Amino acid sequence: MQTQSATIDGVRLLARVEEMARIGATPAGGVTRLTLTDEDRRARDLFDAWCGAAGLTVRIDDMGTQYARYEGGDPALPPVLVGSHLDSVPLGGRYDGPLGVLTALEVVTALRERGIRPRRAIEVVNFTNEEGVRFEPAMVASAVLAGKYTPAFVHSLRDRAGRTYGEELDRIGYRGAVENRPGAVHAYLELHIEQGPVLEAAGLPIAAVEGIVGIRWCEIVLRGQPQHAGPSPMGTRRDAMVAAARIVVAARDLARSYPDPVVATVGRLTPSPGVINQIPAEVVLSLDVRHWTAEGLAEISDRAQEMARKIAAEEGVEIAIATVQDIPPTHFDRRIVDLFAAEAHARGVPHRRMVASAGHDAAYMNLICPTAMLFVRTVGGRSHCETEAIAGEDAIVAAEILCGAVLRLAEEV
Ligand code: HGY
Ligand code: MN
Ligand code: MN
Repeated sequence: MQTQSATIDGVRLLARVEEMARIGATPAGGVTRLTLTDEDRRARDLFDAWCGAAGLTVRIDDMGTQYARYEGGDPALPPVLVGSHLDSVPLGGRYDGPLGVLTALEVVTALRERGIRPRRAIEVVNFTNEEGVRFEPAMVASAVLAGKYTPAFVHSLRDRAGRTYGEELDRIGYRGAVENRPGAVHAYLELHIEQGPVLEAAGLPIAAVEGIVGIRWCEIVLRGQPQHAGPSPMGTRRDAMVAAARIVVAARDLARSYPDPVVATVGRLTPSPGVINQIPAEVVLSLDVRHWTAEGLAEISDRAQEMARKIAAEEGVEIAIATVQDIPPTHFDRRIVDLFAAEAHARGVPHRRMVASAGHDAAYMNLICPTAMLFVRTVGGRSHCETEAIAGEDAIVAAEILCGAVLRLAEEV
């Protein structure tokens, strides 16, 4: 594998990705590093140490986001931000997030080692709570920068154990100051694994990402009649679990009636009390729907909710539906998408353009400044699982392309 190249130290980059993956490592080769847990704190501390060793100045904002700054020739000019996230889903992969943060760090470290100081500062960013699984919704730290949520709302988010985002920020020592948020930003770039099968099927290592699908999360609460599993004749039951099960399948069937990449997923389903010999009193389930147009997203979301209400009525159970997250489709800055494609072309790297089907902080950064993403092929085409994989040479090629794009933007007047 070619590991050294014009600027990127591939050995260092890949070694750091592996070292980061040891924090929260799971038996089958994945990671569990939920946001604001002790594992997240250790990852943040390691990232901070690497940034310090590279001579970067690290600051933390009121959401806990870390910004590692490489000063530019003209400190008054708005910086270029490059980053991603270090938190993971439970039993997740080792590249989703950290590949972007550590590649951005590698780019800046390589530039500094070669004495290249661009006109504009470059800031490497680790956004807090990109995944949104411990504290729903997702991408809240970048969303606060975009004015979507207030700091108070985010600090008040509670996990399943009742702990708040704010309490956990304090507990791990990563509550920073609001004045440490970025001011004006020249551009935001994010390198990320594709997390799906598209690049692998096309035999391509890289994609310039043109946008992100719209994403809606809602929570459905079903309340039936709790009863003994034995002496309750089937005809008398109002079973919230049966209604939930029907909704799961109906959501799958609805999404199947649309073309890819439209999807619908029930990832969380919690009965209560949830014991073997009791028809549950309540079942709470999540519904995640995604579509690449605003109209399509509204349509599939409305149809899914209508279907859920119909099933609840048929099963004689009450239903309540609350929206948890509603992110419209994202269209990235054409100039930066073209820049990624041009940098790939200049290096003779085969690539394509595509739309992302996973959410990213770039969706909110796109509301603040010119933004785009660069995708790296996912070997096996799967993510949010312990078998998530990439090819080292793809990561290094992507790092070179990111370096070229960052440098070009950071030299702009
Ligand atoms: O939900 C998503 O797509 C992202 O992984 N947070
Ligand atoms: Mn991610
Ligand atoms: Mn993810």
